[in-house]
Order: sequence, then structure tokens, then C-alpha cells
Amino acid sequence: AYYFSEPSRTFGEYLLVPGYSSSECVPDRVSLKTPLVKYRKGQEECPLSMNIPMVSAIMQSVSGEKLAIALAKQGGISFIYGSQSIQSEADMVRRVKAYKKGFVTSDSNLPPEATLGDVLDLKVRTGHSTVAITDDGTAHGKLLGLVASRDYRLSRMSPDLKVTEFMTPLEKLVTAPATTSLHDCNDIIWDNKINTLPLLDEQGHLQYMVFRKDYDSHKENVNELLDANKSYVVGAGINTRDYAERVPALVEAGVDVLCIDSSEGFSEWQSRTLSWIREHYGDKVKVGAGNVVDREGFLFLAKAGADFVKIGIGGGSICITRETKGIGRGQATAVIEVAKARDEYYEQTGIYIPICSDGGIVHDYHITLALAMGADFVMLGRYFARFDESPTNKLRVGGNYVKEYWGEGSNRARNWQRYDLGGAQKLSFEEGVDSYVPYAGPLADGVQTTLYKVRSTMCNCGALSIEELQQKARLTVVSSTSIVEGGSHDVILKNSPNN
Ligand code: MZP
Repeated sequence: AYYFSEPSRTFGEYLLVPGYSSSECVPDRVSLKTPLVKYRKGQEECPLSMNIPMVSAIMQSVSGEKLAIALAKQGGISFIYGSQSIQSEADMVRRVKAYKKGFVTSDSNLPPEATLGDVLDLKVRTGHSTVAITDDGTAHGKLLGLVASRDYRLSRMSPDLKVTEFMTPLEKLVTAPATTSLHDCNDIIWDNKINTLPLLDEQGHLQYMVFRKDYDSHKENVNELLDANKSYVVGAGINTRDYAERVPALVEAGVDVLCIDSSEGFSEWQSRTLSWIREHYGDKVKVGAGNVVDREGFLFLAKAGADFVKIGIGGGSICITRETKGIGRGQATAVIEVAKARDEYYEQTGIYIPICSDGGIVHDYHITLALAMGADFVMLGRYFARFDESPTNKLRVGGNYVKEYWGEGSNRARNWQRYDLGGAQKLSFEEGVDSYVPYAGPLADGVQTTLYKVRSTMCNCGALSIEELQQKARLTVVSSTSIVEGGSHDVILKNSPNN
């Protein structure tokens, strides 16, 4: 047998040591944009990227269509669960794709003096969660309107906010939906035919529409504009058994990216699935593979043609694979090793294959740790299951609101394909549990708070982008005694149920 010389570790055993942060390094300026699929880094743009480094788990209790839309609005991507019939999975994808972007807000209230003729050539100030619309497109122009995200108040207090002079009167505020992607709006165009204000992202895709008071009289034209090609990005899970039927159905439904959903990805089954997709669709269909926990597993899937590689065995909150089968690896160690292999592969081939840390995120800072260790994005199950938009029941248990959350390897999900090793078509034993998680309200609020923490930690490390974080991060293993020191200690908590 081969023995690894170091014990495998998980996120809770690490901390980031702060680096120098300049006054330029403020959370509002941090970009969380990240690649989703492989590309020739330095030579071309990544063909599919995300504005935030979060995707939702390929699970019945997590990624339905409602959550997919809510997460896409925040700039992330859901992978619709594959443990359902091909027809119903494709229908879910189709419904997400059919959902039109845009919103109508009753309090849209651009200043009355901003007549259409005045504002044809507007530019938007970027970098803040507030967008000031001025007549000459500069900070010195005449204020015509403000578009603010829900975290407007936070950003208003930010010392870096340079549009303070535009902040009054507040009645001129137009409230846009909570979003992090407003940071990315870099262009704004008045369409003088329809009295609307489309906010576009860097790729020129429509993110939000702001409507004038007289919207009603122009409704029909607006609906036309919410036209063509403006749908949310959505992913879907596939398995290594029925891909020849499932993949065409999902592609036909308009899916943007696929992922082979398996508890163990270092297998011939995965390379067969990837080869079939390449044979039938070339590079047009994007597909991730996994899960692996080491260098060999990564290189195998990279060479087999995966567009991204997912990392993690046994670390999921509902997972009992390590207990039942004795396989797995501490998530932090797995991410660190795979990230190193990914970087070497890039140096040798010029191809950058994004990697995803899947499972085991307990605290928000674990996301930052995973990114610092080299992950391009994280996949979360428990985290998203807690929100209103997850497909499960909200119940009251012991005086508290909870949501149901069950593993794909539980008897409830019976996703035998995820654990398939080529034998009988059944789940021979359980590898997951059925559970409750504390209810956490709307997804938008939760994700924004989490990402504010991520951005803040990145600033403590002097990083304004994920790539910079990966270069600058300094990590330390912590002793079990210092983990105790990290929580509140030696005080009597006022709100403790024991008092
Ligand atoms: P977590 O975010 O709840 O900690 O973990 C979610 C991840 O656990 C999923 O993305 C998937 O990789 C994994 N998972 C899903 N079902 C099971 C199971 O039943 C499981 N064992 O391990």
C-alpha cells in the first residue's frame, strides 16, 4: 500500500493570515468574476464565466428551477438535479431558460426633468452598487437619476464611494433588485422609443430594466425588448448511464452547461461519457466531471476532455460515504493538490481548467479559503437548501423554522446512478442521510451577506480579484486549541439558552 505522508485536512483547520491592504482595497471594488469552463488563458476570453464563485449542488433538495433563477440573478449558476426523468429535468431547464430577465418596480421614479431627449448619451459610473446617471456621463455632470442595489446603504457608508455629491435628494433613487452584478454594469442606454433603462453587463447582456413612471403606456414595446437571447444561464446534472438520451434532451431544452454527477469520478465510466459528448457535439457542449480528490484523478479527467473538474469525496454535510465505505479525503488537502495539478497542466498545455470545491462548506469563510487554495468556484448543497427558493418543505421543528435537506445517496433520493459502479441498477446501501437545516430566508439576502464577508476577507489579504487572492493568500494550519480561541470564549453570553 501507498501511504500519504501528510494527514488530509479540512477547511476548519486553516486560517488566512492578513496581508497589506491599501486604501484602494475596499469590498465594493472586489471582483468575484470567475471562469466556469476551460479556455486558453491569456489568449482568449473564457466562453462561460460567472459573476460570483458559487454554484448550487446537483441535488433534488437543492437545485430546482426556482433556485436556479434566484441564483442566476445573483450571478451564480444552478445545476438542475439529474435524479429525475429526462423529460422532467429538460422541462425544468426549459422553464428557467424561458424566464425573462428584467423587473418592474412600482417605485421606479426617475426625476421628471430627465426627459428622453436629454439623456441619449449617458454613461454609467461603475465599481459601486450605486449607479449615478448624469447628463455628461462624468461625476461632474448634472444628476439625472440614481440606480441603487439593495445594499445601497452599506455602499453609501463606504469611504471609497465617489458619487456622494449625487446622493441627494433621495427621492431620486430608483431601487433595483438586490444584486451583485450591478457592479458589472458598464453601459447604459436609453431607448427613447420605450422609456426604459436597460442595464447591461460586460458582455452586453441585459441584466435589469428600470422603467419610467409612464411605463404602462409603453408596456408592449418593453415586452418585445425582453426578447430574444436574454435568458438566465443554467446547468444540469447528467449520469454515466443514460447520457445518450439525456444529453440531447437537455441540449435541446437550452442548457448552458452540463456536469457529470458522481460520487467518484476517477473512472472509465466518466471518460466514456465525455468521449460520447465530444464525438457528438465537439466542444460546443460544455461539461464538467468529477468528483476527484487528487492529482491523478484531475489529470485523468482533464485528458478525457472535462471542461471543469469537481473536487470532493465524503465531505458533504449529508454524506456518510467515509463512514460506509472508508473512502475520501479532507477537502482542503484535496483542493490544494488538485489546484497544483491544474496549474501544472496549464503551464504545460496553455489550457486552464477551472476547478470546483464541492461540499463541506460550513462557514462563509470556508468559501474564501477554498478560493485562496486554488478553487475557481464552490458548489454548495446545505447552504442553498436553507433558502426560500430551494424545492423542499419549510417546517416548524422544536419552535424553529427548518427546511428539509436530503442526500442523493439517501433512500429518499435513491440516485443509484451517482454511486453506480456498473452493477445492478439500484442503490445497494445508503451513502447519505435525510435531514433538516435551519431556514434562512430569501437567497438574495443570504448570498449577499456571504459575499460581503468574502470580499472583506479578500481585502484583508490585499486582493481585488480571485486570481490575486490565490497569488497573495498566506494560509496557516491552526491547532485545536487555537480553534477554540477563534470563537467567543470565557464570557457569559447574554442570549444563551442556558441563561
Ligand atoms: P454540502 O454543501 O451539503 O456540504 O455538500 C453538498 C455536496 O454533497 C453535493 O454537491 C454532492 O457532491 C455531495 N452529496 C450529495 N448527496 C450526497 C450523499 O447522499 C453527497 N452522500 O455526498
